[in-house]
Amino acid sequence: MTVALRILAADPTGSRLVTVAKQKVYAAMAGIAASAVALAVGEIIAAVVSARSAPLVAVGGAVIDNAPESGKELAIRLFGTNDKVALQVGTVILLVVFGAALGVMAVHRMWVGLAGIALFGAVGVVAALTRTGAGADWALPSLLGAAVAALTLWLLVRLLTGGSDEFAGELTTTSPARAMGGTERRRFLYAAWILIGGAAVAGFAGRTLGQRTVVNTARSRVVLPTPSGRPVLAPAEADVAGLSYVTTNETFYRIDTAIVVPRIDPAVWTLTIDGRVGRPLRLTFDDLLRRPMIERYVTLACVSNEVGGDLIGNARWLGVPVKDLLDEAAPESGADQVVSRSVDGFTAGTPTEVLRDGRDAMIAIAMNGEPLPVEHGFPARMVVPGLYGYVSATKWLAELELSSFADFDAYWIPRGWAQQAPIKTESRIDRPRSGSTVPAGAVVIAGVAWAQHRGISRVEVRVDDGPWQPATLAATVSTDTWRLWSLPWDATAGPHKIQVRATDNAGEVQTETQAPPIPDGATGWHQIRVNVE
Ligand SMILES: Nc1nc2c(c(=O)[nH]1)N[C@H]1C(S)=C(S)[C@@H](COP(=O)(O)O)O[C@H]1N2
Ligand SMILES: [Mo]
Repeated sequence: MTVALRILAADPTGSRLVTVAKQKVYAAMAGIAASAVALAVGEIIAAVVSARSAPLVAVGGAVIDNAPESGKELAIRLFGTNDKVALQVGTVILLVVFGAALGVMAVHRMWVGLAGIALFGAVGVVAALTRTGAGADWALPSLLGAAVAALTLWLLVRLLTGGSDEFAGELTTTSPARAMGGTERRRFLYAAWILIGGAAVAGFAGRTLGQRTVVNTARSRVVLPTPSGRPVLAPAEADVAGLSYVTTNETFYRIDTAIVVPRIDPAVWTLTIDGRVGRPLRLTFDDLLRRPMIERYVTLACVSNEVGGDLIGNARWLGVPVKDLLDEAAPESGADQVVSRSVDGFTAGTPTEVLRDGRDAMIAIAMNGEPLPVEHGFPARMVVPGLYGYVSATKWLAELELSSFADFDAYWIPRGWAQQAPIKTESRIDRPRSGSTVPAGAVVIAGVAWAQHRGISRVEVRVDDGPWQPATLAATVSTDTWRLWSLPWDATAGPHKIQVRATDNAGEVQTETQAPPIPDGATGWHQIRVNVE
């Protein structure tokens, strides 16, 4: 204030005051650039050392571990499952503010700026070294980040002051001599913006790369437990006419709301079972691996699948029966809904009764003999035979909360989809391909039919509205998967229409009535047209 008055007294038009204000902004920018560079270097080094050694992650983790329970509850209430993102954004904002202050101070006394950086570096180092599983190299991201930040601050402040020790005085005197020239100002601004922008880009790249490496490594190191009970292997007779009973992990459909796939380090992952239970549980990934496992083929289906669509796949899943975990947690009576929540906030609501009725509902950790692919929910997901994915198959699972259907609507329910969604009896023609041209003579019509947990008892095919002909059903290992079917056909020249319908073990014949996927699954007969030459 006194400075401003003194300047104003000597410079009534105020142009000097503006210059001083601008110079403070430049000094602040220098400090912010140093902070940004520190974080970016930290993220990049952490990509090599360990994602959890990055200053932001390490300090954030230490804050979470040491925060009082009330603070955590408040954070969760304010930010929900984004609380960890909020914490990091908050830390970045704090560092920007402190960085700016350090920049302003460094212009007057360089050592204050450098000491400030050293202090932040020390906080990062201590936080990283005290994390569980930390090695001595976990100090590197904060250490090198602070070193590069110090260099950055020193260089930028030099650019500001032109190396002159008298610059500091310039801010408090009315001497017109030391104001930065236009070229110097531009050079400084370029340097500062390039550093800030470059640091942001490099920091994000480092973070992404680091998380990718951590998760890929952890995934490749998972030793899959041996399931108890009979081993399941799909019989070769389950395949038909070049169609495969088992869908490969690479070709399995993928549906989720995740813009970026959550990459979860199993070392820090936990599954919480809470809500209306007598005994809340929390399991680490290792806890889960030590439990008795089952391995089953289950055909997953998406409610959005149109008649004839391909949002369906059959895989062999290895996992812990949900029933065992629920029995242990002891749900209260009236807790008729299990809300499974993913790390990214997606929720699915499954009837508690369905999860305890003896079917092979599981917390799956493997798909077709390998740890879950990241896209399919690594490290753990739900698999429930007989229900569409949106009410059961939560990937990147974090929590099972016992609730009731009256009290909570899961993700898709307010968006118009049904609360209860058992999979409907359906069938699809895969051979010949719809719209294709086939040579006259012996042709095999083949496809899949499904009615998970009820099972398929019959598939019928008709050509050109002729009589329904029973198709041959291929083998299956259980009622929880689709069944391949086939029918030989003596194709005559000309255009033809082929239709299919299935019947489930409950005697229900697939309805001809066409319904769209919303609210609880499409219905109608799949029909294709082929041209025979
Ligand atoms: N976390 C999360 N899990 C999810 C979803 C999602 O959006 N987020 N979508 C569900 C839906 S609608 C389906 S059909 C299945 C699909 O599983 P897949 O991608 O492994 O085939 O995942 C379910 N699990
Ligand atoms: Mo879905």
